[in-house]
Amino acid sequence: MSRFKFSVGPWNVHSGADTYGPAVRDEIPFEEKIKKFKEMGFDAIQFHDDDAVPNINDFTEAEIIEEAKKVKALLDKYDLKAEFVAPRLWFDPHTVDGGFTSNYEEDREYAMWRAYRSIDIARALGCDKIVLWLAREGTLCYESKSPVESTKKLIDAINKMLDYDKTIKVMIETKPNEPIDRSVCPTLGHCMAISAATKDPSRVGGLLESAHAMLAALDPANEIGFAMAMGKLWGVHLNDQNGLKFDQDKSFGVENLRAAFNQVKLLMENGFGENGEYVGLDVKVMRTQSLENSYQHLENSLKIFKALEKKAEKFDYDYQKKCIEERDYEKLELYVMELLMGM
Ligand code: XUL
Ligand code: MN
Repeated sequence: MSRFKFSVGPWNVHSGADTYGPAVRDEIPFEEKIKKFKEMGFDAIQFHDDDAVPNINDFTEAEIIEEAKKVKALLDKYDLKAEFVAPRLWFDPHTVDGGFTSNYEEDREYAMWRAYRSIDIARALGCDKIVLWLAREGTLCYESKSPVESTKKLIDAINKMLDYDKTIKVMIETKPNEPIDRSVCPTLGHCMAISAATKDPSRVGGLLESAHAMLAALDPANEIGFAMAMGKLWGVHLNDQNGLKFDQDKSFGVENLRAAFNQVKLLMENGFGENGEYVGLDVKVMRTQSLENSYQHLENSLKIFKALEKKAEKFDYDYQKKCIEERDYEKLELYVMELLMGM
């Protein structure tokens, strides 16, 4: 039995389309997915605004709330919660140059419209967290945007969200690159600085995705630790990554078990979840999987996480202390490896 509650997004089970090829599996209906998620032991669902309200542009503001209420009824039916809502600011033609930091005023207004609608949807789904994955907030052509102005525009957009709803919390999901190559807010360090510059830092925190930290050549556990030291780690997207490549979203722990272990151990040591935070996964099913087996990556990630939780429970803190006193870190390192290898 895990001490944690787990969350997952509907996009984690998908048809297999990627940049290099079309869909290879049927799209599974939303209700079927969440029913299966519940059976697998998930407690909450992560949403983009248009996961909850597809074709969001076609609805009025009142209709969007009504549509979201239908989704809330579905969540209730399966005894699931909503963890957060994230405006999808990278898909619509209005967001080709980014959302909040676009060079075009009309597009920045559209991004704010999506942000406000995401807050309305979150409210209708019964949650108070908004995630900002700032996909296109940055540059491909360096001279096209000023990093100073972009940073200020981002802070301004967050301030407007904080004003729009006095109790909503904003979590920035940092990522250094992809789809752009220089992000305005690449790491949790940047996120904390942005938070401090907003009008209510107590309502602006971070979400760490393991793969995103690795793409910034950082250790995900260290990013987790940094944000926790600030009391601002409100979400995680656990997954794995084989080095500095494209964002792979592999199953948690399959590439670097020790790094995965240290993420789990830190979450446990620092009381993650005690204020209602979820252990979120953001893992992609491989294109080679059949439709019937397109949940296997989630099963694997949960299984590996829980196994690492057991390993962390067994961690011998007295032995660790002894090794530190003796300043024999080689011994400590071998101990960790033997623990992980079950020796
Ligand atoms: C992109 C990514 C997104 C966010 C949600 O790399 O991780 O799926 O988690 O918008
Ligand atoms: Mn993510």
